Amino acid sequence: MNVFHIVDTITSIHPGSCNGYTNLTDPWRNRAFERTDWPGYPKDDRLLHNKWWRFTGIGGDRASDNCQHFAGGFIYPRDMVVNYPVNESLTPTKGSAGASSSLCRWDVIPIEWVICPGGFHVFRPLAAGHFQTGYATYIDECLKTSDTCGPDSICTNLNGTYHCTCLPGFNNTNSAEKLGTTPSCEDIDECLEYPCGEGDCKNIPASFECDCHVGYQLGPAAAPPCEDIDECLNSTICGPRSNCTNVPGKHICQCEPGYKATDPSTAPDEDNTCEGI
Ligand SMILES: [Ca+2]
Ligand SMILES: [Ca+2]
Repeated sequence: MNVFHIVDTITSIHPGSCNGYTNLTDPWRNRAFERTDWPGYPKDDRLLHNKWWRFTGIGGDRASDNCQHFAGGFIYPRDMVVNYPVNESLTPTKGSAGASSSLCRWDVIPIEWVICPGGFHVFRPLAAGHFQTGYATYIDECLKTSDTCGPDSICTNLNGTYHCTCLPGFNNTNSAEKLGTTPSCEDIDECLEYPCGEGDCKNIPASFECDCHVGYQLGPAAAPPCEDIDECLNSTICGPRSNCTNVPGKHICQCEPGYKATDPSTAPDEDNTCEGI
């Protein structure tokens, strides 16, 4: 058994083939080198049929997924007009590879994609297609390394560059936010703004927590988060023959007219009940 047979065996075992792909590093694939008379024309990517491949290196690490064309003619290599999967999965996502023509629909072939651990794509053409074609690629800085934008950030690939933004709850402490630069995303200390109301604030990564004072509780939609507890919702809290009044942070119990607490030095409650005078 030679190496190629081993690769075929691995491919058949792993449907997504993150363990059984081959790197494609050809510089001519990169869209930056796109031309009508590209070196070595015609290329023949029919050879890629039914095997798993990964674009990588200076040739680009991502297939062109938007079709562009020269007016009145083909450009080479061709685009793969596909919807990339967004979640890491060994289950392939089916799409199609469309050629660059005036209609972007010349010689469309089915294709499938997988996002492998580490965030890169592998693909498999399910048909051979036209013999005068090669797949176009570009460099997606967001795929190049998982930490292009640094920790606690979101990387967005753009044509020829990339844009970093900080995750919610984090601020970029670099002076100016520029395309193609790595930010310094630091946790926002929300506690500096005293957000809890009647409670103590604890700063945590990407958020904050409130420890509400006695008489207050976290309200699901409260603003600020610590809201008064309405103790009077407990109809027996003041004991019989009494009235309950809710106030911020506490409640007040008073005996009905004609009654007084068993121990008049303290407010009535379930134990210190109101009795007839
Ligand atoms: Ca925080
Ligand atoms: Ca209260």
